[in-house]
Amino acid sequence: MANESGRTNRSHDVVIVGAGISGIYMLHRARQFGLDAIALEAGSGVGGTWYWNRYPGARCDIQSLEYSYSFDEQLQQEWHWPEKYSSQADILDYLNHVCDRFGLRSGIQLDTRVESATYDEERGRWLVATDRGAIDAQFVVMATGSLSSANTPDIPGLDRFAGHLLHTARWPHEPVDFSDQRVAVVGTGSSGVQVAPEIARQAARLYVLQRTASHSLPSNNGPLDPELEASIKAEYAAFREANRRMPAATGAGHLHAIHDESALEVGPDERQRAFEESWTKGGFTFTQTYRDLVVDRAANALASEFIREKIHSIVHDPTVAELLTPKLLIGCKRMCIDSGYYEMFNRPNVELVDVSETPITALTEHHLHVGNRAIEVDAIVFATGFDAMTGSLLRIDIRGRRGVTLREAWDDGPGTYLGLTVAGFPNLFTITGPGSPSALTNVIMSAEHHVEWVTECIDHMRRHGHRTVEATANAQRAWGEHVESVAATSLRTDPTCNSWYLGSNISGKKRQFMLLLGFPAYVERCAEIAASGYDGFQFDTSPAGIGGVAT
Ligand code: NA7
Repeated sequence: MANESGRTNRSHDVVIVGAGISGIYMLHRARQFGLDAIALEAGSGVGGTWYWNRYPGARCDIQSLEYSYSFDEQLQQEWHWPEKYSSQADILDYLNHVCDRFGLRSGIQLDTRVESATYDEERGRWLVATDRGAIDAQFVVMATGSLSSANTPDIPGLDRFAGHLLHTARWPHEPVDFSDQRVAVVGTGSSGVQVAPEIARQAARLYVLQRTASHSLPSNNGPLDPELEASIKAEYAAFREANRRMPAATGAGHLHAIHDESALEVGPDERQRAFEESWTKGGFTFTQTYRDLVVDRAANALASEFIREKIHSIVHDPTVAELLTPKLLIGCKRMCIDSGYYEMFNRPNVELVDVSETPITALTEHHLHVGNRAIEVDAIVFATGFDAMTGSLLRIDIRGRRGVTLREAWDDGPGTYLGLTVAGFPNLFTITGPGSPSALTNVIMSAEHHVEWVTECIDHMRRHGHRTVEATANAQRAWGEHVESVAATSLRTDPTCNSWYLGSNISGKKRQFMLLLGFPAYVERCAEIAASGYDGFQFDTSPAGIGGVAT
């Protein structure tokens, strides 16, 4: 707790903000390096994203054998995933297991929301204030996740609605019973596409409010094939390594064969066969059918046409099928992976409501208003996404050198060096921060990489007696230009695209592609920088060194 001078009696080498995938591993790794670390978590349990997003149907869109930690051979050998794509509950069980197995709970403080982090230039340390007291630390690691600041649209009358208001990212712990209810799901991104079919099975009537039709691919989920599991576990390390070499790192080797061909190089029959095969295999395999689907407009159009035909072959009502057909380029938004989403629209109790031209105008006590239409509902489920990448960081009052806030520093869009550090904010690290490949990869893999890089940097400092590390403004500027120039090679930044990758789902947020494309090149660059003695960083050396006592 802070004493009268505003200082605190609690002091650690490292404060980690968040105990999700990144925070859990950061704590483990920091301890392995002999650092005294504590993870502060706002939730009442560990798991981050997988703790909060407990809505029915919540499931990972990356296969279980990939979406798991690779840092411990025994862990990856012993853990058994029941399904090809894991449910939220299974992932949460796994993360709890990891905490128990590595004795991490003693270093995690739950029910603690970090409110501010203030850098003390004189001492080269941070004061982290929480709703349960303050902690002094040499390093702060923001493991706050890319998708954790839930976005609820500011619809007039939200507070007037007398029914049940829910958000997929803040789902209650107790089961929600939709039987005999009229329910509206707002949003048709990954969360909406997953939750709607589950609600449709229970509710008397389900209205799906769609502003933009998403591309959704079938997961073809099912029990994990024991032979596949055995074959991957027989050479898990090599499998992980192959994954790390994938451009988007969302699959490799046995799970997704990457095709080197262009969709334009092959004849229509062969292309149709290839698309059909990857569609049937399920998941992101489809986007890997040809190398140029998110790079070349003509290739993109061929894949879009295949999906359009699929939607029309599944959905009986051609008007509904056409409304569900995305008008966007593939890759503009993250594609959704579903279990029976399009099929759901053949149910008599489900109605698709187009809010693209006439938005939701208001809520009243029992109604949701779309233009002149008043839809009577008992419950509204917002599946309206997140203030991604920057939301959770900016929600905390972070103040670096000269008291400059992160919000001020990022006034013109988020700038980082490597996605891991911010100029003017010494000894502050951002795991999967803007400017890193993070959300475009298998994020566990990115988190592992970042955590290892950060702990090795801290270890380097310890060995060299450095007190602080900080990105230079020049390195940060050059990194921003690099991220932008790589993004320009992809259709994801096309002017017709609007997505949380670009921040364009949040009103007033600067449009800027916040992710670096290409995981292997990124990993190589980070390694080169470390090997060069941390090019682009400046260190400050003082006798206090690491573990120096806060005074
Ligand atoms: P997303 O992908 O950001 O989707 C949010 C959805 O909510 C999207 O369809 C939005 O339409 C819709 N939305 C947002 N505000 C409104 C309003 N006011 N009216 C109607 N519809 C609205 O979030 P998810 O949670 O589904 O998925 C996020 C990531 O989690 C996903 O990419 C995976 O990585 C896992 P819009 O497209 O903006 O027109």
